[in-house]
Amino acid sequence: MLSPFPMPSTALLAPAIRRFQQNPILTPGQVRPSRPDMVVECLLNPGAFRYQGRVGLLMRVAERPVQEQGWVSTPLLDPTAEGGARILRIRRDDPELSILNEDARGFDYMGRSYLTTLSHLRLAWSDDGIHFTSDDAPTLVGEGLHEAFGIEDCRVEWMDDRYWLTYTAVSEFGVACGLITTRDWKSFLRHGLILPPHNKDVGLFPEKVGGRHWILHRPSGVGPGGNFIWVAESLDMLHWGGHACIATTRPGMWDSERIGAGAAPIKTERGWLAIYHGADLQGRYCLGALLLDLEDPRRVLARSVEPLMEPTEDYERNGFFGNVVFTNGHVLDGDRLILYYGAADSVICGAELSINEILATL
Ligand code: MAN
Repeated sequence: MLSPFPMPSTALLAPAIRRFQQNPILTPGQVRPSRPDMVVECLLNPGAFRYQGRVGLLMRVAERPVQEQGWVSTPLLDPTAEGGARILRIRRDDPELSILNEDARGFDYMGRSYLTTLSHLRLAWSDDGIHFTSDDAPTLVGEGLHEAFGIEDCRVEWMDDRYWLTYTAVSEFGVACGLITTRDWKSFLRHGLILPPHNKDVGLFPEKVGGRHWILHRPSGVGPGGNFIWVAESLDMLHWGGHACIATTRPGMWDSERIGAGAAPIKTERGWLAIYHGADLQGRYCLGALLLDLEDPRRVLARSVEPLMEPTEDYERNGFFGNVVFTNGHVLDGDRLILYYGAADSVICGAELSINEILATL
C-alpha cells in the first residue's frame, strides 16, 4: 500500500544558516519582571511580524520566584490572589513531588502536572530586525481557568486587515490553543480556545485555499498515535474541521519523538513551505521543512530528511532546557527567511536562510 506519509527523495544540499552575529539578541536580563517578587528565567519562542515599518516580536516571558534550596516554587494565575497569582511551594523531599528525568520544564505533584514557570507574552520592537527593545509590561497574560498556568509560543499572522494570534493556553485542564486578534497592538479581541487539549503549535496559512482557512496543528493523546502534525480547515477561523494527519514522527531520525509546526507556511511556486520542529528521544529539538500542495494542503510533497538547523552553538546547547532550537516566528524579505527562534529555552536568537536553498533540499 502506498504510504499516506511519503518519504521525500534524498536531500540535495544543506541550506546555509546565517545565524545573527549578535546572537542571542534578547536575554532574560533585558526584560523587567512582571512583579518584583519574580525573576525572568527564560525569554523564548517569539511570534514575529512587521508593523508600521518595524519588526515586532511577541515574546514568551517565563517567570517564577527566586528558587530556594530544598524547595520548588511556581506561580499559578489566580484572580483572587494579591497581584493576580499565587505561589505553589513544595519541599523537594515531599514524597508527592516527582520531577521526571529532572526535566526543568515541569513536575508532578499529588498526581497533577505543573509547569515550573508561568509564561506571559510581551512585545519587543526593532527598526533593523536585530536590535530589539522590550516593552516594560506584559502585553498579554493568561485569562480565566483555561490559562491559569500561562500562555506560550504565539504565532502571529496578518490576514484580512488584522493580526491573528494563535497561542498555547496551559492549565490544570490541559494544553489547548487560543486565538486573539488585533489591528493596532493596543486593543486585543479574545476569541477563546479554538482547539481543546491536548493541542498546540497552530500555524495559520496566510490566505484561503479552496475558499477556506487552514491551520497546521499538533494534537496528542494517550494510546495509539503520537505527537504528529495535522491540518484542519475552517470557514470562520473559530470552528475547525476536516482534520487530517499529514506528518508523523520517524523512528530513528532527528524527529522521532515529536513534531510541531512553526509559524505560517510560506507560499512558494512549488508549494506551501512549512518549517517545523522535531525532537528525538533525548529531547533534542531541530528544525526541518515540509512542502505541501498549493491547492490541497493535506498532500505532503516533500519533507526534510536531514534537519535544516540543529542546536550547535553554545547558546543553543546550554540553558534552561538545552539542545533546543524552536521557532514559531519569522518575517520574509523576498528569498530571505528571517527566522526568530528560542535557543535552549533560555534566549531569543535570529538566523537567516534562503527559501530557494531550503526548497533545493526538498
Ligand atoms: C515544547 C514547548 C516549547 C519548548 C520546547 C522545548 O515543544 O514547550 O515551548 O520550547 O518544548 O522545551
